[in-house]
Amino acid sequence: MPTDSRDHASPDVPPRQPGPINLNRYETEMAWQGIQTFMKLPVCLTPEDLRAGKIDAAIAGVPWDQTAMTRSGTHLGPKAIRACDHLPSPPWSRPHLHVRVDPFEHLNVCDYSDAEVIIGNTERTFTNIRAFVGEILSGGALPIILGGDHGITWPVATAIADHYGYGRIGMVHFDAHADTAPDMQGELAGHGTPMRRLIESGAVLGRNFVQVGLRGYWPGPDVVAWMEDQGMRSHFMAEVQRHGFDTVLERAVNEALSGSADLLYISVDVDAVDPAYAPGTGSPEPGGLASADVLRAVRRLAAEVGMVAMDIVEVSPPYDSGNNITALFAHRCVLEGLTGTAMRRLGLTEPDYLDPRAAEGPGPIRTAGDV
Ligand SMILES: [Mn+2]
Repeated sequence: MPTDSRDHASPDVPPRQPGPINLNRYETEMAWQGIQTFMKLPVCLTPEDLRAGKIDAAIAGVPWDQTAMTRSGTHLGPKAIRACDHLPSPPWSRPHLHVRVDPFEHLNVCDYSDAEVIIGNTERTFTNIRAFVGEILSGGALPIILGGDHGITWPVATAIADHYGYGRIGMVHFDAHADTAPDMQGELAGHGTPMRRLIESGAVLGRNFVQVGLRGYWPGPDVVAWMEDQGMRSHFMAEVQRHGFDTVLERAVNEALSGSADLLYISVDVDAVDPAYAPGTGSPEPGGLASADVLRAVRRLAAEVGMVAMDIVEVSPPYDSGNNITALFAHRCVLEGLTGTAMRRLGLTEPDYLDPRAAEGPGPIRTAGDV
């Protein structure tokens, strides 16, 4: 039973056959033309639409921002991420040049629009989010969720656990911050607490958490000790600096399902990358990862481990640079997740698979006489 206000939709809208709805007037439209959807993909509004369209992955927004204590604006994230792409959308070919796979050739992808947020009411909003993600799963699609602040990972991952079973999710979490606070000024929900809530509820067990990119001056020793007690595997930037990102990524890929989990959820807080690459975010922390590192990590996890859900959170367009680089980074995280998912379908699951034409350089210079 939907909890949102679709119950009260206009009775004047005529019934329609279920299935994806194409909103494009022309075959080729850019992201900023016409009616905005992610990559100009068709829209689905119900699980029946998803099933009728045999949708593999549904991209959906959760425009929730509760974080006025830091720098707000993440409720504008989904809109900015949808609009920032600057290349022609499918049916134009969009192959990933490093692996030579076009995810849209192998996956049916749609835009599932946004969850309904109730301004000022966290509890009703989170109930909506949980039901909304549950709809996507009941339609047989993999949810890729655009935040919104990181608080939304509590209801989103809970919906994944509702569907597949508590304790089955392994969470690989890219972030500057651990997001394991017991509360925020007494509030249980917030963008600093979602991982704590998931562990407490049993939706995601502490030993099934792999965190990458932690740094800075928060949380304090009591919370870090709690994280260690839970068996969380936290990879700090110090480890990246000492051993290199390749080594840490290899460890994270191997750890993703090494606890007691068998299903991967990827959560990307854009502040995992350095503010130089992602200034448009609520809680920037200098000294972070490169965007190229996180993009490659998402693709490798999706290809080599396989994911059942993903979120990309904390894009705050009012703080983004004039080129929307933070929104664009989030957009490309989605494309890497889709590319990795398509690679897995194609059997390209070997460690760090790259197409040799991209990875080995062009070789000797060819001349006109060469065959
Ligand atoms: Mn976070």
